[in-house]
Amino acid sequence: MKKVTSGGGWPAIRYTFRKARQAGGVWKMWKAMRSRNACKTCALGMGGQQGGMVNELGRFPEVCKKSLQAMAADMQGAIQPEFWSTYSIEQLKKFSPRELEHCGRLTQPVLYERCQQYYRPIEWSEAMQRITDKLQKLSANESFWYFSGRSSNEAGFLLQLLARMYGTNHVNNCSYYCHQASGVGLASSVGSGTATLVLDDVEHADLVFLIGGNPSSNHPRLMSTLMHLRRRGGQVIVINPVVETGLVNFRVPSSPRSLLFGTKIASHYVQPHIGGDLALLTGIAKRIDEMGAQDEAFLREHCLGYDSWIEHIRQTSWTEIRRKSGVDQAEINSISEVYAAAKNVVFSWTMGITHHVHGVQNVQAIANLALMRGMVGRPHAGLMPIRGHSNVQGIGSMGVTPALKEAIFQRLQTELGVTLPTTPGYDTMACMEAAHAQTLKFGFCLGGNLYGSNPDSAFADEAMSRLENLVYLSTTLNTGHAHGLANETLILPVLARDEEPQPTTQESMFNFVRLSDGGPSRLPGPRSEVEVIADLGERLLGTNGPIDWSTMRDTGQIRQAIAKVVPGFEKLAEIGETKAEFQIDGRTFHQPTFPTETGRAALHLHDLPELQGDDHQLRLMTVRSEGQFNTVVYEDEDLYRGQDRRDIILMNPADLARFGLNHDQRISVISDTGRMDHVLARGFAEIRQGNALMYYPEANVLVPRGTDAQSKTPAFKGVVVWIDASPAA
Ligand SMILES: Nc1nc2c(c(=O)[nH]1)N[C@H]1C(S)=C(S)[C@@H](COP(=O)(O)OP(=O)(O)OC[C@H]3O[C@@H](n4cnc5c(=O)[nH]c(N)nc54)[C@H](O)[C@@H]3O)O[C@H]1N2
Ligand SMILES: Nc1nc2c(c(=O)[nH]1)N[C@H]1C(S)=C(S)[C@@H](COP(=O)(O)OP(=O)(O)OC[C@H]3O[C@@H](n4cnc5c(=O)[nH]c(N)nc54)[C@H](O)[C@@H]3O)O[C@H]1N2
Ligand SMILES: [Mo]
Repeated sequence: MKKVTSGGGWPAIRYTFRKARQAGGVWKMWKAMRSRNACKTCALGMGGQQGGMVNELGRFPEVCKKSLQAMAADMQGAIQPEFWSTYSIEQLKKFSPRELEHCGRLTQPVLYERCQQYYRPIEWSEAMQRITDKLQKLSANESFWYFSGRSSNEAGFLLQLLARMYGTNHVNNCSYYCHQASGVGLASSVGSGTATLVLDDVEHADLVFLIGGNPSSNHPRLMSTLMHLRRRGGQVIVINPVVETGLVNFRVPSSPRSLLFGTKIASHYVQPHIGGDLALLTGIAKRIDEMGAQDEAFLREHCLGYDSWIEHIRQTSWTEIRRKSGVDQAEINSISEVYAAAKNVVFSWTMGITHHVHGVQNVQAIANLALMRGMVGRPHAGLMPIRGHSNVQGIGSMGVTPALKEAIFQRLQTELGVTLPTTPGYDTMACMEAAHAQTLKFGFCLGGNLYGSNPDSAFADEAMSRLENLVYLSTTLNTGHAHGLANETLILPVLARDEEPQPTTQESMFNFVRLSDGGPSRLPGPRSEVEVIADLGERLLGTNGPIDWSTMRDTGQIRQAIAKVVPGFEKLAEIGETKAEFQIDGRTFHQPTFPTETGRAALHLHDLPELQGDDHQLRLMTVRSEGQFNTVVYEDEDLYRGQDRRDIILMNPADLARFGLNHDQRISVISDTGRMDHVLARGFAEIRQGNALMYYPEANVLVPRGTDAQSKTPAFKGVVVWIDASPAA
């Protein structure tokens, strides 16, 4: 496949028209994209009351391929009733993620029972009764409740409330496999777990660090912000073991000049080894100190631990830093100089930082570096985790975490009068382990693909199939509906955000709350998530307790409850009437006063981890292609990396030679956790030697279950593998 030389551009536009045709025409797609609903894909956020394709600064048109893919998927036809008697579970297991997604929309509740080989459609009332009966028989701590990040604040709040009133804190969300390290790291540094700035700040920065992310594929609309910054003379330092085409040059479709000539994105491209960021960030801090370029006054006045931190940095040797990062001195010096000279600096990062056993330390090291020059706590600078799912941040804010924030815990009791469980709740991986140990028996998943997103797929399959019951609220089929099925597995079809009969709200990664109007349902059958949850609440907990569950079908009622309980969401009470979208108070820091006990930020000391692997091994990252959204694969191609298929391992041509392999030779890839056969080994000059790249979710058989001790996030980017090239492999 011919490799493109820039991201975005005409291929993205051509794709738009192709998707529009599939979805029933350009006009139909246009209307869907312009409706007043928050965008469904990433958490950068757009749409809402300003109408689709408008960002937080009111700029239009902001559009990306991802939102079109997601929209086209929701506009698919229904899975026909005979589908379920045609394809057995064994056959569904053979479907690729792409084939499952393209089966169509789920419109009927379907039930799988272990003794059967097929799912079978059942009535809604039967489905709801089965769930209720089962929950009434179990003790609450035998159940867990997993949430993905696409559902609304209302659905998120309501379901966690239901789980807690039922009696368990085993409530968690996909964040544990995503940005949890950012939340934990940021909270430990600046006292608050989300971005410290707003979009407008990024638009005024003169330097952006982009660490461990590929926004050209995964957050394409960030590219227009970066284009503006470069046009103003600003700089972008990319830190990534892979040279991602779209981060070198991107053609922003909404800008004619950029579309024709392309825009250079990275002004500096640094390629550490996988897992080398902590050493590199420490190196930059060390160099800034050598140059005397830190803001001592800020560090002493607004930070805790400066003396011991700087002493630790001084004690860390350059030899250790260079060896553990894989970056040479000249490069560290040169980016340090760029940082020292910049006035307004934004530090952004994604999964290349969080998907490591030292993910929290990575995030703390980024915060240290920003604090070192006073880049937190003022306008036009700050810390920016680039979040994943479109409402993953809102789901977290709503209390979808094993431990509730103290204020929410108190107010649920005082304001709503509910009694809350106090036994500790499990994080996501702990739930998988407990399912395997059969201490958990019942799983309820609000969207997502818990099986597919897990490390160690063989273990995940086994763990989930040991459950007695599994309930999915889903829009389309995914691998989790074929693998790891419990004794009794139910799939309940739900409406997408823009089909909801009532308005719902979402929160962007900039802490901005949007109101989505909803819209007409496209197909008969699916129900709104809120309706399903309220129905279950009524059956299980009744109408006479502190919450009258029969009234909770009304999203306005739920917003009243949220406004009373969740700090910063008071304005949610009126949003249905006023339509006034808002910035959550207390999360943006334009002054150097931090929500910690002392009002100061904390600096953290780190020992640098060794790079993984030996001479016979490769460090492996499992990442997304351009043609997928998480476990949902839309296309097999990875346009920007020039790949036409997914069953491949990309490594530097020098590594191919080192292992005596030919380009496209069939091999097996092995790790301590599992093996993948029939993989094509490919030379890929863009990846740093010694490192390799494979696609998630297929490569999850290789990923170990070990997690970061602080955030419980698996090391999806820190896998050690070796190659078996014997003919039998
Ligand atoms: N199109 C599309 N958009 C998406 C998604 C999607 O699947 N598809 N998913 C959404 C979600 S939930 C999320 S969380 C985000 C994910 O967005 P990203 O984090 O951008 O996604 P990944 O593909 O996991 O990416 C990782 C990048 O990290 C780099 N990397 C890997 N290991 C290291 C390392 O050790 N150090 C450094 N510095 N870099 C490293 C890889 O080379 C790659 O460029 O995107 C969101 N948006
Ligand atoms: N190896 C490896 N593993 C990873 C990662 C990695 O980089 N490498 N990334 C991790 C990350 S960052 C994340 S966030 C997780 C993703 O984990 P999840 O969020 O659990 O998985 P998704 O694939 O995003 O879930 C997709 C499914 O959600 C359902 N869905 C879509 N829209 C809606 C809706 O509006 N409502 C409801 N109820 N359902 C809906 C559809 O059925 C679809 O199949 O995976 C993690 N796993
Ligand atoms: Mo994510």
